[in-house]
Amino acid sequence: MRSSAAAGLQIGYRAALLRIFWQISGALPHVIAKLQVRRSIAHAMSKSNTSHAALQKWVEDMTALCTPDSVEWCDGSQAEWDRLTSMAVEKGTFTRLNPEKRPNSFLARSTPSDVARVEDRTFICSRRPDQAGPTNHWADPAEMRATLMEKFKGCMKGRTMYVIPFCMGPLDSPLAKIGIEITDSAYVVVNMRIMTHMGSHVLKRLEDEAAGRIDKKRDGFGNFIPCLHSVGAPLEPGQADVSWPCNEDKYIVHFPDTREIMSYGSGYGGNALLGKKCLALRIASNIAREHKWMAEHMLIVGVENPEGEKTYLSVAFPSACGKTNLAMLIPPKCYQDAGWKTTIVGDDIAWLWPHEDGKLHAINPETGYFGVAPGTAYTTNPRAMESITANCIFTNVGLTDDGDVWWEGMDGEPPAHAIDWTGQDWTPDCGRVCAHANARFTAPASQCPSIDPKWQDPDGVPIDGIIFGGRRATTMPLVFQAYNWSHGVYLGATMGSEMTAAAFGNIGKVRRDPMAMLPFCGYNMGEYFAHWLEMRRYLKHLPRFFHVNWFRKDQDGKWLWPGFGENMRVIEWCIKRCHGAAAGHETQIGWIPAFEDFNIEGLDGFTEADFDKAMAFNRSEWKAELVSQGEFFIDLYDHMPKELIFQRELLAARLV
Ligand code: GTP
Ligand code: SPV
Ligand code: MN
Repeated sequence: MRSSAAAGLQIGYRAALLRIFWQISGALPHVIAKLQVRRSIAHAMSKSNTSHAALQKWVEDMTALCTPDSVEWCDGSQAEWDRLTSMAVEKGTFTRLNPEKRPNSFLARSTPSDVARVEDRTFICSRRPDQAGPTNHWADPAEMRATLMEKFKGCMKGRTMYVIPFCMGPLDSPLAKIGIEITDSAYVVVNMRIMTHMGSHVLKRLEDEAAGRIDKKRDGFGNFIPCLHSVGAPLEPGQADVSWPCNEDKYIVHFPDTREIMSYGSGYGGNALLGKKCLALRIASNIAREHKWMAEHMLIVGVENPEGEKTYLSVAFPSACGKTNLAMLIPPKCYQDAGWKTTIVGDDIAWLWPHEDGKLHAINPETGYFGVAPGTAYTTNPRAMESITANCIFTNVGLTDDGDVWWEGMDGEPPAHAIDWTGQDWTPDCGRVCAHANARFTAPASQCPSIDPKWQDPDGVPIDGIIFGGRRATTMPLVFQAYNWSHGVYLGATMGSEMTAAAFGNIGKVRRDPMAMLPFCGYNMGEYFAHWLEMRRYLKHLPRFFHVNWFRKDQDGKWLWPGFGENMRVIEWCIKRCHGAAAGHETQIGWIPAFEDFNIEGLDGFTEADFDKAMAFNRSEWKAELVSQGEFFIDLYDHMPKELIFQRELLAARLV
């Protein structure tokens, strides 16, 4: 009995041993993989040394998910920039430009399928579809998360994972937001270094906040917004890389409830530099709504009059409609002689809040310009040209034979030969463009000669006027002023613009782009209008609202207004109206300047008749406008604030 029992035990023991061995060997690859991940985590952690537990855990989790070959924590130093740009040159992602012509600057060429934001692949994953609203693509957050986990699984194989601590807004601003972008693109790292406060000092700030070493509490204190990005192009051992890795399947995803961003498949602009549109607009608009401030697609410009008084305006134009140009405006000679000056605070995004002084204050959350290159020239925007003389990244522009950049609309004659944005030989008569229409420069904001002394003031700048506008060949006059705040919100809500390369759809067709936020508002557009209307309650001194249009044309397709620096004339009227210092005339659509109220000194050949054409009110055009606005309102019907419906009714009544 005993021996058979012992034998039985022995067999059982052997079987158990065998089973364990079998289990271990079966799981071996898994265990090895796990160990490898642990090694790279250990590598990551040894370099990071972060005391921020949540950050450490997130980076560990993402390392395990994306399985990069190595992890690098970015410190934002010059040495890091030098190393990454040199590496990108070696890999063929960057071309170093001629250091004598364009020192410390690089050209990148993307693939033709990755040249702009992808609005049809941009998702707002709020709990319910109506929280995202009819102007956004909604997806169920749990389902989207599951889809993305599959996409991100192993997506960084063969690549380096970079961890980028960054801050949108001056670190001491009450609105500042710290984000951590994880990316497998060195292009993203060096662009983020220009576009945001980036590096060790931001990580330290986050750790100090989390450890309670900083008193000043702001919203989001001690926390970071996780921004996960991958180009979605893992490399098998021995597989050669391409110069612009990306994936045909793209996802730009926002989780407003948990304040997370995940972007997959694109390496370009707003798709990949996640501090910009994803954080500073789509996620920030959600935070702003909750905390009673505003995250807007606006430039901020300062104007000093001859008496030395400074007025700041924030201006919302849709993408590629001239924000950078207006933000860097140089007044015409007669204005300069009289002592007018302009300064730039920002060219794309403004965060605005009701300051304790009763005014709306604004900061620019960015530290660089990601500006449209084609059309930028000394003749149209000298300050942009001076901002891009060094330390820049150019994407999808042409390369000249002497190692400099070129694009359509640059000053002087086109080069006799260049390499175009696709890497092919180009000559002026080859029938193709040299630079892509959405080619861009990334330039440090501090390099703009008119950078405002307060551009990094944590307290922001006080805003006296808000201007809306778009590209309208007809209907919209050069300028008019809203009657009051709610009429101003109506002007913003009904803004329209003809489509450009940056937008999807038929080029030339008018699309409604409320407050220039159509692709960037991270929640229901009707609620966004309600938020705008509500903000009035928190302000003692209200900014004035205006609508402008530089793009009106005559029957022959010629601009009715010279634009660019001459826009100063319109700005002057707006500023004077803000201070009650210029006359205005009440019309059906708003207050307008009479010819006598408008300065045309030095504007050769521009007559009263030209002014009348640029300012003309055409009743039948406005009737059509009203119908078109009505269609847009129907799309937003169930969340549309009644104030705006009444504003439209009042406009209809005035047109009779
Ligand atoms: P994003 O960076 O895409 O948000 O756009 P942005 O608003 O900064 O656009 P940007 O300044 O790059 O727009 C440039 C386009 O506007 C070019 O096609 C310019 O020629 C045109 N533009 C700018 N100002 C004027 C103007 O006063 N008159 C006319 N006619 N065109 C202008
Ligand atoms: C825009 O499209 O409004 C931009 C460029 O400013 S991007 O950052 O690519 O969105
Ligand atoms: Mn923009």
